[in-house]
Amino acid sequence: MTTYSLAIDIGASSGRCILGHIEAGRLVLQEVYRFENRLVKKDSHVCWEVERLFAEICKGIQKCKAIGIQPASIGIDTWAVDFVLLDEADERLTDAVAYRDARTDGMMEEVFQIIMKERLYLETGIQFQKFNTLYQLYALKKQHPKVLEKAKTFLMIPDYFNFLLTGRKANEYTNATSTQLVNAFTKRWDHGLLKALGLNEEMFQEIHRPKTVLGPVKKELTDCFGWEMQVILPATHDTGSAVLSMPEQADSIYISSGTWSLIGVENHFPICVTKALDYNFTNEGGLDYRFRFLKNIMGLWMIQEVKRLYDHAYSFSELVELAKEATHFHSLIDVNADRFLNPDHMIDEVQAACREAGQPVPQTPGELAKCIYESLALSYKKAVQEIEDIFERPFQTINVIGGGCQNEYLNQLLANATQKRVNAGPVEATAIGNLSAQLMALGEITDLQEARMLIRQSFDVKTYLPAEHFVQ
Ligand code: LFR
Repeated sequence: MTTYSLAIDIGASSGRCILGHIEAGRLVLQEVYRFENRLVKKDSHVCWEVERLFAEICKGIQKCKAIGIQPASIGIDTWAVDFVLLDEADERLTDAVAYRDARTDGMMEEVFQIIMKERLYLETGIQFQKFNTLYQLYALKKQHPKVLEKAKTFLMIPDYFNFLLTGRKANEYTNATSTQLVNAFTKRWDHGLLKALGLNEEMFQEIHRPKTVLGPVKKELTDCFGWEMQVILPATHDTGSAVLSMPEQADSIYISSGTWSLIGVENHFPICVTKALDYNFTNEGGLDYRFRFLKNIMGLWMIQEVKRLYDHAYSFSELVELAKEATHFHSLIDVNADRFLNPDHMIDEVQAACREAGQPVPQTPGELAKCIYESLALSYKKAVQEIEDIFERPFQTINVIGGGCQNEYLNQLLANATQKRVNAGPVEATAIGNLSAQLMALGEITDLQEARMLIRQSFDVKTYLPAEHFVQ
């Protein structure tokens, strides 16, 4: 009998429910449901709608039944760093405030007064981003100390959904590392840091690794869905699942391309050298204790915002075509500047940045898109140079994975800017990584090596060469 698993992959702009099974030596995917994700304002904070998202997850599960498939397992991944706190009755105490909210402004600098920046990096290996969970918790402690005092349980977003499905409280390892509170060497909550920050250690749960079978879906939900299913932990941090789908190649750099562009390499150990700290690279935990040495680049968020501000009058591919036509226009911005994290109006912000730098100001959708895409490519190039500087050797290839790898224009700009070969695919890298971890836990795939071989055999990859050449 064929074993099916269900991957729930929720990104900042959409959620996907994708069934996977192995057939004739290939991993076969079937999307059963897709839903919108968005940021909403609640009590003057930017938040995620976690209850609606959970209802969407349940709808996705029900869609499987509607097409006559009963997956043996389900695994959930989402973006990282965000969390909810539960009280003693296991009721949600906090909104799921989103990392783009301004509550952490200035918090990083305050934390550095308590813990030296270098110590934080040496212990956790995590890059400094003002939205890391550590600074979010610190902001909560300052702004709403009573709430934090009442908190009995800390769950990250996928942990919370897993709790709603199973009744079990656990923190998954790959996502936990993004908090900047897990020790990169012991792979446990860093109690020294928690103490120094005055955070209640008790609320943090036991850390479980990907491939752990968390347990069955609880009875009342099983009755409603109509069959029994195990909840299995994938790398619940989406980037962790995505990078699992990357073919292992010693000479290649990956870019996990979506709302963010995560650019880096995979390692078997964390690298916390001074250069890595200075360039602000992270060492996020992965499956089988692999480490993702990478940095965050602002990514397609900027173009998503531009599209939204034009009331979705142009599709992503139309914006690409308009960018290609704007050959006369050339302005470059620093896409990683804080001002682009969540500006009131992305178009105004891009225009202001160009104006302030004395560069031509983009006016049309095509000019805006060209400015953003070329600036992203430039930022990729800089990150590649930093990686090569840290590793003291060149890398030959860049593998772009995830939804953003469908952007042929950006892939070509990347190849041209870096003068490297670019491989694009698989598109559904995150769901594939999620499914692979479940299938490993179920014994359908032996190990990571076999998973990566299976993925290579199952999905197309397109190659882009620098300059004018383009081969399929
Ligand atoms: C990508 C991602 C990045 C993380 C950012 C915020 O979806 O998970 O890896 O830095 O979102 O959580």
